[in-house]
Amino acid sequence: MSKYNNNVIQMLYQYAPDYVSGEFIANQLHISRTTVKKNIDKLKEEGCEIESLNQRGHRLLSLPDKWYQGIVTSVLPEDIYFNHIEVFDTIESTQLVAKQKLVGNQDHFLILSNEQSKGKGRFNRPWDSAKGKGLWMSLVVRPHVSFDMITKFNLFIALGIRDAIQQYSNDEVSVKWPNDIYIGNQKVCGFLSEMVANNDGIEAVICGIGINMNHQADDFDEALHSIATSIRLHADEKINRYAFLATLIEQFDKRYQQFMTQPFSTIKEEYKNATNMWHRKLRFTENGTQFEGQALDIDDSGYLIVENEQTGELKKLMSADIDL
Ligand code: BTX
Repeated sequence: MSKYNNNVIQMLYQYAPDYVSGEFIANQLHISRTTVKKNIDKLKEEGCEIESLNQRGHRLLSLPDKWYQGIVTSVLPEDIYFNHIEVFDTIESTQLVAKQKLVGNQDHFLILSNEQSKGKGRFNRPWDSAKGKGLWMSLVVRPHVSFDMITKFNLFIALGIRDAIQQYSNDEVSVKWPNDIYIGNQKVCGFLSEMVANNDGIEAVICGIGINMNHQADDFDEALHSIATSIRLHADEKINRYAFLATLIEQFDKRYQQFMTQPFSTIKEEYKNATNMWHRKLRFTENGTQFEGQALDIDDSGYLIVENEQTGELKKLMSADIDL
């Protein structure tokens, strides 16, 4: 991508639906009008619908299904504490790239990719990350707390993601403890929090979030047809990816600040109400063993309290796979 491509699209986005003259863009960016023209042609090639009129200039009518770093930067709240945001077209996994980039600095940052060739879930399971359809991102934050706080981090962040998706979905969005967000009986989002820790505690949390934003049912691999859904399938219109990202970051930030200052007990009831696992038979898989039973409660540390249907035994789970 040209060096100025992001700045040009950022300006067109900022002024849309008004026209911006080539001369104005050139002056603002300290480049020639020929360079502006070349960048606009390139953006059009990439699928940006831009109307160009001799007397008036250029105006942005619509964007393709991709992230532009310049627009991402301009839609996020100004007071956001990220040091930087990086957008990729195709990478193996935003988690991998985030892990490489957190070494040797104390930055908070966001990695976004239009596509992941090897998106991963928990236990290295594959995460389907089709181009142009979803939000595949990793956020690196530096909470400087003890490493056992990672469970609590997940609980707060789950509510933030749920609340963001709920703002766009006509149907109820719920949390499936510990790592999934559902609409009805289908997964709309999976997230995972990995950490880098030393003797003093957590150095960084890499929170990977995958959200099916604009998939139609046919866009999912066959194996996912009955399991997965997207926000689009529960909304009246296509999701504006930039508006949604801004909402998500705002909700993430709200819950991150809460996580840093409050115990889980303050949001426990809210979490329980947002969770879709109560009063139903569930299958749990923990360290390779399976049992059936019910989830009864969640304790103040965020452990799930479950009852084994066969033995009547009560168990506290820190993490498990749960089939609804
Ligand atoms: P998980 O292990 O709980 O979920 C993975 C399982 O979910 C898969 O085995 C499959 O059954 C199902 N699945 C795969 N892809 C999708 C999808 N697009 N929609 C619904 N279900 C699906 C949850 O892991 C955590 C996933 C995190 C993904 C993000 S994307 C950005 C970041 N980068 C990266 O590589 N991973 C994270």
